[in-house]
Amino acid sequence: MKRLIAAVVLTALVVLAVPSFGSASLSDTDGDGIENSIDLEPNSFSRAFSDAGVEGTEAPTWGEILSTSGYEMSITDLPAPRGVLVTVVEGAPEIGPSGPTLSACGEQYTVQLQRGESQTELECGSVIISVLQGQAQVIVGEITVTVAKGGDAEVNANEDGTAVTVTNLDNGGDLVTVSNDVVQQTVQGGTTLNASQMPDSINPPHSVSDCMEGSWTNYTDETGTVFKNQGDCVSYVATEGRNEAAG
Ligand SMILES: [Ca+2]
Repeated sequence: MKRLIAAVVLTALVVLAVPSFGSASLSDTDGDGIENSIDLEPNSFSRAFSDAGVEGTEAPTWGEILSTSGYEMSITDLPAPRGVLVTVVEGAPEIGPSGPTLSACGEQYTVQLQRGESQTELECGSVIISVLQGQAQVIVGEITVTVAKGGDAEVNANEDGTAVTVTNLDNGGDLVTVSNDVVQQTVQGGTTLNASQMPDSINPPHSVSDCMEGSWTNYTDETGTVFKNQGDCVSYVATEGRNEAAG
């Protein structure tokens, strides 16, 4: 059976110390920031990386730098079964709205790093985002999954990115947020959100009956926040919108 599910694992760690970028430990013949062992074109300045050829690798991690946003960065291999380490060095000119952008684990996934210095572990073949410091985002089409510090999330998408589910792996908490162009929804701890079925317009309910029999999932409050449950929707209607959606 063809494996339709691809997934991405991110461990984001914003470091305070200056990373070892540019030190003698980085073997990078062509100077493109991608360590020779995972550089698909080790003798030609390029953007693609994969650890598929590294001894001990069973589930390869691969991807491509889409934009450095002017930052100096390196991608180095981590011992299997871990993937690669993406290190971004502070000091880029303040250009653009974001930090470096990568494609990883499939074209449907875009990994958006924060501006400034950061270190992020990237691992394909599994499905977990663990954010130790700062925040990280995984972008699939119009869906953006944002994981705050301390959060753990699982993101699965089909190959064309039209079916996306997001699971908050923590038993409690609300550190995982999913948004499309219009609405945003918090994924409660221990639950899975079918992100592809989120409302794509701001659509406040007008009556209690709009909230019943599961229909609350079709509505948002006036800010575009999706309701947490039926009661949250009913509360919104009952207070004429003063009690905003809890997300
Ligand atoms: Ca290289």
